[in-house]
Amino acid sequence: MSTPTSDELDVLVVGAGFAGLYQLDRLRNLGYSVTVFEAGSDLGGVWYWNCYPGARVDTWAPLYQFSREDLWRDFDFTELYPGWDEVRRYFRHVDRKLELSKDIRFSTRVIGAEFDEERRQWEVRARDERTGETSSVRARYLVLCTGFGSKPYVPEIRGLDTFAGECHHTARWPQGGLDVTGKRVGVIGTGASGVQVIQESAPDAAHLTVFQRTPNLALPMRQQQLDEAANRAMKESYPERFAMRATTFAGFDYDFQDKGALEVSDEERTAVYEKLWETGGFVSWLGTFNDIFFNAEANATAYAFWRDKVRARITDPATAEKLAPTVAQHPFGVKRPSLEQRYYEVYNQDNVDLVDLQDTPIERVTATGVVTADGREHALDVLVLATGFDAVTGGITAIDICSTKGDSFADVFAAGTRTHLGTATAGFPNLLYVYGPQSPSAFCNGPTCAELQGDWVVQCLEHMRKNGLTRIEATPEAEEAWGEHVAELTADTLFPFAKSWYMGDNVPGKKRELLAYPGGLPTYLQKCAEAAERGYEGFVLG
Ligand code: NA7
Repeated sequence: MSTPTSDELDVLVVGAGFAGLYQLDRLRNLGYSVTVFEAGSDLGGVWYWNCYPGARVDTWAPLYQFSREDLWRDFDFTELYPGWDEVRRYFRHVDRKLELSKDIRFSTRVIGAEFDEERRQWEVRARDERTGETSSVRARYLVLCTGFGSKPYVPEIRGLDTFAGECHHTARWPQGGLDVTGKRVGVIGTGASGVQVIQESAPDAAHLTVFQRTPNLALPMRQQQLDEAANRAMKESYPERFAMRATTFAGFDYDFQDKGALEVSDEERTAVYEKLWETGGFVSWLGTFNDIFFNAEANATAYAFWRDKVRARITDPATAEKLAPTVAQHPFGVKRPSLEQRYYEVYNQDNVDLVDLQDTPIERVTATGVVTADGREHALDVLVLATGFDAVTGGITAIDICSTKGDSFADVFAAGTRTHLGTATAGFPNLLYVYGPQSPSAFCNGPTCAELQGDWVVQCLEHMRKNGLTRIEATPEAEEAWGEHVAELTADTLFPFAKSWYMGDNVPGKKRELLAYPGGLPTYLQKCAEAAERGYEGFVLG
């Protein structure tokens, strides 16, 4: 890995996940001087950081990769839903093919930036994560590809720092791994990370204690092993599947049914749910009836189907009630479901306890375990914090980027996210973000967004270059209009009826608002294209 010597770049990209790598490759090929700064010591973004036991993609492999044929032609996945190590193998493959690493500065965390109005450049400060030394670089454009989950959220729990055993957040898992065999393991959190670490650790741990606050409405993954023939067969459909992405709500190769759950007979509805359930993966969520996010009564049919399927797998009725309550705690699918393999059977094991934090909240952590409100101490050797992220905005607000008015993203977003087209904010000229707030981001498959939203960013920079322009900034009026548009769309949905990271409510003090664009990818892309056609409407160019 060489260190770029240029300290004056056309584009500085932050983050070496799908979005950042796509920017690097596209812009470099167009002749821009580009460097990626990446805090991790390798590429992969979330797949660098999330290497906890069981960390796994919950998008099926054909769609969880770049769409370029020269990249997929000679790469085979071994599983339909690849584990973190396989995703890293994929990134290494991409790196070999495209020689990306030579333009990435690893272990380099961007900590701040200021805009030099005279030179129309960002002066960006970075810290070497190995030595602690800081350095700076100048770039005409700053493109943030910090992803939805680069800032882990650790709740304030009394005594957490006194725990004497191993304690790790899932997204800061030791790169060398941690063997939980024969250990007493506690997991706080039952989101996607919690579900995965729980089902992976349960067979090996001497004892597993799960601290659940809200039950996860997890869906069957239906994992498949893929041999060469299976890969060959899948690849025949890739061009069609990739082409379909831009036409579907969430950038997948399938979409919602063309009817609502209440428009069909009870028999037909059940038959559709059964079929989706058997297919596995997110189709029970993003391929189901088209009113599921909008109509509470329709949604209730999906919840009832899910509940009955899950309860049938749990032997103890009291445990079943905690994991799949008779009465839904929130609508189905408006809090992100996870994919599971044997998650519910885990709770039939003798070595597994489920602690319902709604009945007995955590009171404190001690050197030897977790004490709950009923006075019980749960003795632990390993404490896993599967407590999620300051999602979507956290990666951006964590960097001390100074606006032209002197405030930071954290200041500007404190009262609520402000963006134009989910890609830029007034006061931050020449700064664009991919997979950020008020863009499809959390509602869209990651690699899809990296490419399709990424193309818009590349086109925008090309427009600037071809027209001899050197400054672009979103207007406050455009932000206002985009914010209203997102709010109007949100008001028609059921998303506000759950407490979730989609709504920002997992982090105390964070403004409650839908962080992703709920109008679907095709509408989003159309609005971005229209703005570009109208000479980048909503931006001031100079
Ligand atoms: P999530 O989905 O935000 O899950 C975090 C979990 O941690 C969730 O079950 C939370 O309960 C729980 N949590 C958070 N704070 C606490 C406290 N203070 N006490 C107890 N439990 C707590 O994060 P993940 O990493 O699992 O997944 C994030 C995304 O990564 C996922 O959606 C995929 O896109 C991949 P809650 O539900 O808030 O009651």
